[in-house]
Amino acid sequence: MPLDKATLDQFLETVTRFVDERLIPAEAEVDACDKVPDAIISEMKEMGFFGLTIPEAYGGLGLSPVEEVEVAWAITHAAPAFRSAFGTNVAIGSQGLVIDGTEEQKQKYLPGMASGEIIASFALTEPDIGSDAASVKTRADRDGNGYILNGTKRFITNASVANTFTVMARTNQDEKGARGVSAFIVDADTPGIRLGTPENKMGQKGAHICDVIFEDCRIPGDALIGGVEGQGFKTAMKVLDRGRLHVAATCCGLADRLIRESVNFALEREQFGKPIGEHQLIQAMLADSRTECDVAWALVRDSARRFEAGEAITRLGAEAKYYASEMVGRVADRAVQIHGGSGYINDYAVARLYRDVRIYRLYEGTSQIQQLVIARDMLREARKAQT
Ligand code: COS
Repeated sequence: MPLDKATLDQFLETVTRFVDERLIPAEAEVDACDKVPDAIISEMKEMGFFGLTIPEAYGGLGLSPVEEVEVAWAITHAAPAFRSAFGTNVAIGSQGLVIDGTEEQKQKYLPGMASGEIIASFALTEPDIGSDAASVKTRADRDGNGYILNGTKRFITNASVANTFTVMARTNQDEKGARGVSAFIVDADTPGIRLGTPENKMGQKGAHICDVIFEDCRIPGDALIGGVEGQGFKTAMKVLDRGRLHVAATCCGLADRLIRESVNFALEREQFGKPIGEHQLIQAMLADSRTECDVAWALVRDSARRFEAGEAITRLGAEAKYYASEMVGRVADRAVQIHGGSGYINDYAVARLYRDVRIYRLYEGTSQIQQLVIARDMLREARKAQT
């Protein structure tokens, strides 16, 4: 249920103040130590960040898609590692339950996820299964009234601190495609779960990913999300649909920050006797970045509005994520270029953010997967119109 405008504006103002006064000053330390300070995590819990999209009935803020993208934009004016700390609770880690969970599953997990007491993680990708997500190899074999999980999940965000995993596993070994996959909510302390070593990533220091390995891990029957086998791939796709809109808003917030850094630098740095911002070739880069960011942000906001009004989200989310993630890559590249040699030095935010934003064209579906989702939807619509 949407908030009234005054409440939303007040919340956004609070978030922006927190970003400027608390998060941005801590960015360099987070990058150097590869850790978001515990004090900041606690403050983010108190501010309700972990439950932004979880319905109010389960203790969250219950933001609508339109509100969610505004808050994501505001928060991601700081390095994305901060958002990542609560991002899985707000998006991929909780939404499987929100969308398809039983009432018992929602009551058991969502309030803890909303407060941040439970850290939620999403486990779809495997060593051999990335873009081809329907080919999940992790097995969930029936055992009495429960299941035995075996398999490895890869690049799992927040796995090292997670209390629960949404796990996609194959319950029907004779069905090799999407229909053989089921989704489970699995407690992280279940015997038979082992974590791999944290990956040494290119960017987003302070946000962690690692393997999650299931070895004869016995889970109860009521861990099956929604209580129906064979629905897990669809649950994962629905989760990613809304997640992609959230990622797109994140890209826009970061692009706006990169532009702010670029403009400030262009005003201060002098070459050939005047601020570099007065040179037309620098102005061209600033103008391209501003225009592309505004276009992406307009697309994200429009997609959120249309989704909220009842339109299907699959194509809208893919378009927004595709355009915004490619856009922020170009904006980051120009930001480094405008900074000249300084842009290659980690003391400058643009150097760190340049590395941070590269992941957006890869995770929650590569740009090529978004293109495929968009084009398939166009063709489906056209076929329907022909019949
Ligand atoms: N919402 C609901 N159902 C969906 C769906 C969606 N967005 N997308 C597909 N489905 C359903 C289909 O309708 C189909 O149902 P039926 O079997 O009842 O007909 C089923 O799921 C299989 O769909 P499809 O045949 O389209 O699956 P494909 O294997 O061809 O491919 C893609 C789907 C490529 C789009 C999917 O695998 C994908 O998004 N891959 C990227 C995964 C990803 O983003 N990984 C990132 C890591 S997670 S952070």
